[in-house]
Amino acid sequence: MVVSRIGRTSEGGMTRLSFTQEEKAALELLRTYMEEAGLTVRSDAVGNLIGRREGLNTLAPVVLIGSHIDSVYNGGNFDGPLGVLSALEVLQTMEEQTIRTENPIEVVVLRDEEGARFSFGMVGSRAMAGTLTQEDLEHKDDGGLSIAQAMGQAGLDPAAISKARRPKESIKAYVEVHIEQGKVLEKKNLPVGIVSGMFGIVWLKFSLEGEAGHAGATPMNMRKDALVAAARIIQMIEREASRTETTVGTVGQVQVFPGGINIIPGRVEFTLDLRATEAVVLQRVEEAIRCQTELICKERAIQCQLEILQRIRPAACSEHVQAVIRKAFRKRGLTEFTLVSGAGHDGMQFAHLWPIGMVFVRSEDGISHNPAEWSSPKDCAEGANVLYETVLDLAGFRRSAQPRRQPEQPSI
Ligand code: HGY
Ligand code: MN
Ligand code: MN
Repeated sequence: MVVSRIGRTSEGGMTRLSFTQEEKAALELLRTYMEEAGLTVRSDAVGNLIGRREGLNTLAPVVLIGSHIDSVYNGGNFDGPLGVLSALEVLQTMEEQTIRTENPIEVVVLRDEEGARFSFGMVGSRAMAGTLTQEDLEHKDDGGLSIAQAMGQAGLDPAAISKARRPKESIKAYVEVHIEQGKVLEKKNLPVGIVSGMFGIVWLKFSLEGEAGHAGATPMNMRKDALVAAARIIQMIEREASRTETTVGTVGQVQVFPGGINIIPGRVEFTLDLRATEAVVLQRVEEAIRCQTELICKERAIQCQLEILQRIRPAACSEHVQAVIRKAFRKRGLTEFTLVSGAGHDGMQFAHLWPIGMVFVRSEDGISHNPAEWSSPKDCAEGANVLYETVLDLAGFRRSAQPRRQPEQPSI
């Protein structure tokens, strides 16, 4: 609740976009929490904030936990911060109980997971995975500022992003607590669930070029109305995405130019967020949408340009990490329930390198990306407790003991 005061909007939601003053203020608050928990705190080359709790074997691969702190426009309080604060609470508790583990544990606040500002997300996790490119940093926000420029303004060197890459052997597993953002756990009347994997995602930008004209003097059969064409395409998208139970399609942003009440729209830009559980289904639906878009534009003499903003393959959570989480559920007397995530998460950028796992916490009415986003303190605590048991297992729980001599920590 304290973190959620940073970025509060007049509509009561949360707008804490990546590489902004609001996100910076939240990171500074989290840094103090990390220091209070006795962690060694650093920022990596892309601005991920990392708190390290040393293991008895300081050279062993890290158990990585955490989430993101950036939000969507006018979003909720829990999407991201719940995972960061649960991870912090786990390490704070271990410190208080003088628990030691074999492996080091790091909590990470990953930058720009949402992609709300630049329509390109998961910047921090891509950098850690070594897959972030200079071209990626050219995505621009509505004001025309690129990610690279925004990083520069935040005191980061966009040319140095490769330094954030973590060697494959340096991380043992990544586990994230996150709100479900759907209604499944609520329908099952369960506080928490085990995530089996995440939908694949493709973000596209449609630019339709027709002909601006006089609303009064242009007969209906002599128009090249870009907005009517867009409306036909958007309806077709809903139809195509509704064909299978495992696909979802959303047009979240539409801009009409020139945008006058008495001008036939000459240009329309809109985005598509298309997702499916399997890559082959995602590809098939995307293909169908592309083909029909071409037909609609052809019959209306509208030019259409399609730009791929981002494409993320579906990701599977590791069977081993899911089994460890299931053991934690049993230890806490919880019903073991597994579900797939329609929402994208940073673990998708790690899944090809390190075993990933996620614990979902029930969302009231399944609402998210909305100021009404809510999870009860009891359910949030349950999520943090499952993370605690999971981390102790993955990091090798040992009775409290003083860590062996530690080699010089890399100075960042
Ligand atoms: O868009 C998503 O799925 C997530 O909120 N980043
Ligand atoms: Mn999130
Ligand atoms: Mn989100």
